[in-house]
Amino acid sequence: MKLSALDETSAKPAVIGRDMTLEIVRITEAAAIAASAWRGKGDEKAADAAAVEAMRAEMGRIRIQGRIVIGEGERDEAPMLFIGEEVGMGQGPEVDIAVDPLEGTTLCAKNQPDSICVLAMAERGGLLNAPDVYMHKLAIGAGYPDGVVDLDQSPTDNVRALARAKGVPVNEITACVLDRPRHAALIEELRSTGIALKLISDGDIAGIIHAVNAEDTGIDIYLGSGGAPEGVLAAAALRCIGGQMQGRLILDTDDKRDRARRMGITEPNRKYRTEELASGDVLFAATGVTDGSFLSGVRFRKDHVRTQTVVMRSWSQTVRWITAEHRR
Ligand code: VTB
Repeated sequence: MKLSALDETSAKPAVIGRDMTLEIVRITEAAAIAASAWRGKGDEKAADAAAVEAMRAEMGRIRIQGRIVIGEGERDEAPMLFIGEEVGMGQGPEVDIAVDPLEGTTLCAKNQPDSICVLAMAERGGLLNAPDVYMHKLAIGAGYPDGVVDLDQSPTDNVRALARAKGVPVNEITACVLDRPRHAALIEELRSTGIALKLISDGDIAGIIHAVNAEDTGIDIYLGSGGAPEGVLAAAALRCIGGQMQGRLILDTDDKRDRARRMGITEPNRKYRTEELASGDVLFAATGVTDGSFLSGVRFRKDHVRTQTVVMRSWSQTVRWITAEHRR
């Protein structure tokens, strides 16, 4: 039976069964183990290719009728996990899949923290088919009134509104931003408000998840632009752990607008909320490649390889941290 978008408040059966939780863990684990051989070797392409290949192989063993909606690129530019590729055993639920086989290829190549392998699975049609362009992103944790921050408000207004809602002075707010020249004005404006900044060199999926786990991380808000595919993956995680996110594609050239149109995006300036980026029944998994603030990296022991994965499910809002030992 194919259900439409799942109403979380009802007792509707899940479209994606809970067994799938462990299946997707196997996929990101395999990718992380493969990519870990390339940690610190300075070869981003090889690290990414290893993750892609492992992910693809593992996906073929799963009982799904899967379709890649966010992957390694268009069919002509990516040999595997390209957009539109059919994956899985060809039986079982019809699902859409978004992957970032190696999020933070540079982090992996330089053996720096927070390189992760990421996958989200949703019921058919549940994930925004985002082209590989930038996206303006804004995210905060759970427990705030809806719309307290907004992409159409200035960064200053957003951090002030957030501080008021949290009941703290603005200088006790911490924001996470990708450290990029394009964010110079944003960083300067945020500094002038007196807040603290956590500047990250890469990896805004983890950055956004951090902003939602404010109690553990001390990060209250994520702001700035990064990859649109990563935005959809982050939204999938937020569907499971709560928080608010908004995203807007940056379609600033005819070519990008054309690409977006071809992917079914009819409103180029649309502001998407979390549930519009990832809707219905959603699963999210990420396995650490390098040690990070979010996940431990792959460890090679004498007789086994250890991985750490977080896997989440929107239907139940369960978050599992799975440490696995794989015999060598
Ligand atoms: C972004 C961000 C990713 O790479 O795509 C970034 O979303 C690339 O940004 O998390 P630049 O073009 O500014 O370098 C990541 O940081 C890692 O894939």
